[in-house]
Amino acid sequence: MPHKLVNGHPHIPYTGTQYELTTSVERANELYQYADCRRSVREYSDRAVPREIIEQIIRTASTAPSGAHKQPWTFCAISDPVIKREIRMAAEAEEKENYESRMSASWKKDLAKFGTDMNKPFLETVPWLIIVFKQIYEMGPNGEKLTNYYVNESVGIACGMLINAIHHAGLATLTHTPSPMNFLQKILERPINERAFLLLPVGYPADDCHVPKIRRKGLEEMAVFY
Ligand code: IYR
Repeated sequence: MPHKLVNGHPHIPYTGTQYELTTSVERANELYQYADCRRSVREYSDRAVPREIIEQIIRTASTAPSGAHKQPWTFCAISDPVIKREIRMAAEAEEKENYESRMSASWKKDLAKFGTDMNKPFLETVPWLIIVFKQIYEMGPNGEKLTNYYVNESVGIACGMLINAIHHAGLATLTHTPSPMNFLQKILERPINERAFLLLPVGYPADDCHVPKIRRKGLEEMAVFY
């Protein structure tokens, strides 16, 4: 099939796979069963994860759609134990404030079933931390500000895809937001157009890892068909 020009820009033939109906149904079922096994994990093993896997899951996340295809994200992958320790210390300092004064009693009540507190040892135990930064604008070649669009939506979708890629590789993660997260921008010396969006520990679950017993909403509770 030939290439086309749209407003002078090249368009190429679409190459996404289409399946027989029965295969489509099977694939939708399989992915749901698999996705439904994913859990947020807070107890990790120190077992190593090769950098190659981290690189590939980040590539997968970066296939996310984004406003005007600006790809307004930076993924910082950290295995350096000194930096991990620094991040843990700073995160725990913020969480101490959160648990001791910033969070309301009802918020803490909502979290009781997860057993969270200000201690975040997993930030040092895991082989990798991935910190996702959003680029609130793009820095042009001469330092000029170029607009990014739908930044939160775009980066949120990329994070969802990252989480799925981590799970698909047989690894575990957690969406951690030790807010405020500006300490991450400082520790990692990120440029002024970047803001920390999400922190994800990535590794294998600890041998005796337990997760809270939760129930997911059924279709009728969260979907409406018109
Ligand atoms: N950031 C804190 C508190 C916390 C908040 C929510 I909303 C959670 O779903 C889980 C934890 C912490 O990480 O402990």
